[in-house]
Amino acid sequence: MSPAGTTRAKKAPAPQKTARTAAKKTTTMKKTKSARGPTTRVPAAGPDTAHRMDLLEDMLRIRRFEERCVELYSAAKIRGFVHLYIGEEAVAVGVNEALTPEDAVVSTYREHGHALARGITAEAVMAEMYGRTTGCSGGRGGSMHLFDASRRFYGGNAIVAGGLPLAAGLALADHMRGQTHVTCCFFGDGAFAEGEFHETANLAALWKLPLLLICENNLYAMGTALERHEAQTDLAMRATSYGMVAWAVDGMDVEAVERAARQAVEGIRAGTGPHFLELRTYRFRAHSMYDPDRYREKGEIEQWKSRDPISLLTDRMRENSELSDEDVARIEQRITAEVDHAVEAAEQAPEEPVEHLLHHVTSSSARAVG
Ligand SMILES: Cc1ncc(C[n+]2csc(CCOP(=O)(O)OP(=O)(O)O)c2C)c(N)n1
Ligand SMILES: [Mg+2]
Repeated sequence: MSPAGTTRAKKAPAPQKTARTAAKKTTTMKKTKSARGPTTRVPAAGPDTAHRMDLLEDMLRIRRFEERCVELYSAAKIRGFVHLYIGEEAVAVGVNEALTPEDAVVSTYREHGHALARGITAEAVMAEMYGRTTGCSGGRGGSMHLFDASRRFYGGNAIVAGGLPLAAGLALADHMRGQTHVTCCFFGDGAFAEGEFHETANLAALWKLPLLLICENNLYAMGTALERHEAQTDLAMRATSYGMVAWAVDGMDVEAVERAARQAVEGIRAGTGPHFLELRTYRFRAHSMYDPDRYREKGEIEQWKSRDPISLLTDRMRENSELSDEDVARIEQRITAEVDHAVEAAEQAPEEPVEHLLHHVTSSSARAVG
């Protein structure tokens, strides 16, 4: 989809190494003899293939992790609110590729995918889901409050649009320190209706803050379809009214997401202020584990499932002879082992003792009671 912004950024650069990809091995294109005779180039195991393989593994990790969460929720091992990201994996994974470990991330309550893509381990996230002390938030946050300051992952947030002003503050702090870090803020289409979005967009554009605004437009805010609460549903176009570059992206295509995010981050680091990407995506599951999901047609869900981000990438790779059944089986096996281990570790991990109840409570009156 084409940029709706006033400034069309130039073609996306070739993928640069992030902290994660830098650590991974890449191999070069090799020559082989085809059965038909002449020497043929086979794309297997080239750097692009290795990169796509990484993207696939990162999306599959999120998918399989959350599928296990569904089972654990039914078994009452995980409690409270749980919002699944299944169907939207391409957004977290593609955007994360454009960020470095020094950049900051602010998220929503639908943030398992953002946290895993950022490199928080399945073990630390699962322990947090279980409310165990080994969780990334010490077991005090649960599903909606994953946090890891060491990775500059400043949290899930239960308040719709609540992360936006926090992200603006982080971006302002980096900006005032003269650093070139970018703050990336994920939020939903429902957040577009909140004053916090508009206040943040205005100040970020006015002060040219290094802010990457990632609007995950999955067409619904709980049971309310976008077209039932917004007179103008082209969110990217509306974002340009704040004087920032904005465009819509196919949020089911992880490579398209990565290209767009790199382009936006390049513009932000060049000092041109906040950029807004509207990622057109869809959640395959209900809003949360409590939602009976009666406000949308089954046919609509099936239509979006036909563009499942994982299938889109695997089909493309298979067409290019970049992916075999053995590759998929190997990745699946690795992820299953990772998730199994995360669950076992969470089962064994301790709960916080009751005597610690008032730790991290700053109110002196609460401490007096304790
Ligand atoms: C300020 C505020 N209002 C209402 C709610 C209740 N609520 C929780 S999620 C949600 C829908 C948000 O939809 P969207 O921003 O599109 O994100 P999605 O759930 O689709 O990822 C609402 C209204 C809330 N948490 N915070
Ligand atoms: Mg939504």
